[in-house]
Order: sequence, then C-alpha cells, then structure tokens
Amino acid sequence: MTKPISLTRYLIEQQRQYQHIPDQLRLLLEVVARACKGISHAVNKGALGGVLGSAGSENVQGEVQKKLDIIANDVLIEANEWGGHLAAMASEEMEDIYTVPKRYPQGEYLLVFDPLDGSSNIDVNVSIGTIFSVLQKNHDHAEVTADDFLQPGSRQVAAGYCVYGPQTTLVLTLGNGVAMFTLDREQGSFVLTQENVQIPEDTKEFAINMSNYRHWDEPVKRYIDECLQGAQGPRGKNFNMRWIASMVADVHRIITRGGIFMYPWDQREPNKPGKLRLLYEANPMSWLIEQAGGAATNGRQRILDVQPQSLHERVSVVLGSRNEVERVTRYHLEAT
Ligand code: AHM
Ligand code: MG
Repeated sequence: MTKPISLTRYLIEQQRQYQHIPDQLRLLLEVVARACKGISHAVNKGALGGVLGSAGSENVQGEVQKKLDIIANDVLIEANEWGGHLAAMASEEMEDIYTVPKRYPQGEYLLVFDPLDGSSNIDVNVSIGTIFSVLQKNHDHAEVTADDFLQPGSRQVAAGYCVYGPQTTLVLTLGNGVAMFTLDREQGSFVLTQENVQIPEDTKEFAINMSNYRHWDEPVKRYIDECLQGAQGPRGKNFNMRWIASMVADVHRIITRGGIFMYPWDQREPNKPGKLRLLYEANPMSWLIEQAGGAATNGRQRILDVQPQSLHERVSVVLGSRNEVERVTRYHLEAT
C-alpha cells in the first residue's frame, strides 16, 4: 500500500515536483476537499440531519432540487468565496455564474461543479458525489463573465470528484496522473490511498441505462447487442452490466476496475446532445479517465476537444477502458 500521507502533504510534494502548481491552486484544492468533508458529514446524517427529500424548487434544467443539492451548493460557495483564490464559480444548481463578492480579493481561477451528483439516489441511501473542474480566468478583461468558463476540457488545470459511499473518497488529477484519497474520519483528513491509478484497456463490464434502449442510435444498439450475445457472439466473451445512476459512483468503479460508461444521445430529446453536462460532469470525468489511461468521447470526438457554447451545455458521453471506447467511437464513425 502507498505510504499514508495527507492530501496537504501530497499537494505540497506535487508543487515541489511540478513547477506549474501555484499556491493559489493548492489552496483551492484544499478548500474544495474541506467542503467535500462538510458535504460528506451532511450526507452521512441523512434523515437525522433533516437533509433528505425535495427542496420544493427547480434548477435551471427544470429538475426538482433536493435539499442536499442546495446544501452542497451552499457549502461549496461559502467555503470558496473568501480565500482569494477564485474569480468566479458556476454550478449545476445556479443559472448564472457566481462572481466572488467585491469584499473579498479576486483570484485567477474559476471553479465549476456539480455539487451533488446522482440526486435520485440521495433518499435511497446509495452512493452520490461531488464533481469539480478548475479553469483559469481569461486575463484579457478584468470583469469575469460566463464566457470565461467556455473553455474546452483540455484547458482544465485540475479536476476531481468526491464519492460519498461506504467510504468517502476524493479522486484528483492535476495533469500528472490520478490519485485517490480516503477520508479518515478519526483524523478528519483525506489520506492518500492510491497513486498512478490505471484503468485496464479491456473490459467485460458495461454501464448504461438499458431502459432507454429503444431510444438509442444504431451504433449504440449495435455495441450493446454484441455485448449481450456474450461468448457466442462477435465479442467472444460474456459481459456483465452495472448501472448505479450516479455518474460519480459508476466512474469510480471504472477507475477502480475498468469498464465502459455511456450516457448517449437519444430520441427522447432529439435537440439535446445528451443528458450529462459538459462543463461540470463530462469534462472533469473525461480528464480523470484519460489521466488514468482510459478514453472519453461523445461518440465521434474526444470530449476534451469540444468547444463549449454555453454554461449548462449537454453532451453525449462514452468513457472508460480505452479499447471499448474506441470500438463504440468507431461504430459511430462508420455509421456516418
Ligand atoms: P444529476 O446531476 O441531476 O444527479 O443527474 C446526473 C445523473 C448521473 O449521475 C447519472 O449517470 C445519470 O444522471 C442517471 O440518469 P438516469 O436516471 O436517466 O439513469
Ligand atoms: Mg450530475
């Protein structure tokens, strides 16, 4: 096992090793981790903390907000607004960007997050998580606007997620591989539990919401049909299926033991490119997956190369073990 060092020490050692990690970025990541600890405590209290159930409001995407969606959003904002490391934040739960109030110094980073991913799992005690992505502010103009956030995922300077499951685990990349930290509740700190995480190139496990089968495009049906034929079919092996309905938990499984995750475009909403959001779900997850040796595309193109047009833009997602993602992408390209 990797020697037990704290997130703080890991970040300081990364700073020494790689010159591109400024103090502001290190502080930012420490603050995000602290906020995740707060969210983890709220999640663990559940019904005892009065945090379950609906908040009786809707977010910009017309989805009913759960109490924990709002609590997690508030925790991340309150933790991050005063430290001087951020210029602005954007979240799944807020229509517009949140600029750091004038009473605090402005930093040069932008933080984007899905404060509580997998909302449908909150009330049923199944793993949920927080996803975050860090970008740098555009220095051409003083006032930060939503346009500053419209950068392709390849420009991220840090990305990660925290999964609130049987353990609380923070998974992080700064562009030098992927590291995992487990929350030690006795110490109150995240401890490094795995470094240089690598996803196997091949897999026999897929994750997709099968109930949408009839709505999918032909290339997705082709891929899944072949998996379902098992050892007797063209793939020559039996596949297993998992679908947690929390992207964080599904991606965490894939980062841990391989697999392929798909939330493709489907005919239910033909004018939307997919369900998942580009800036605060697909981009951070795609970068983590790539950093762990996997691949991530929208079926045709590398997700990290997609130029965002709007803050809450959606995207089709295919990510995980490299050879499977390449196969699904090839099926899409062959069909066009
Ligand atoms: P959320 O951010 O509102 O929780 O929605 C995103 C979630 C993903 O975590 C998950 O992969 C997907 O929605 C599940 O969708 P479905 O319920 O259609 O299977
Ligand atoms: Mg989400």
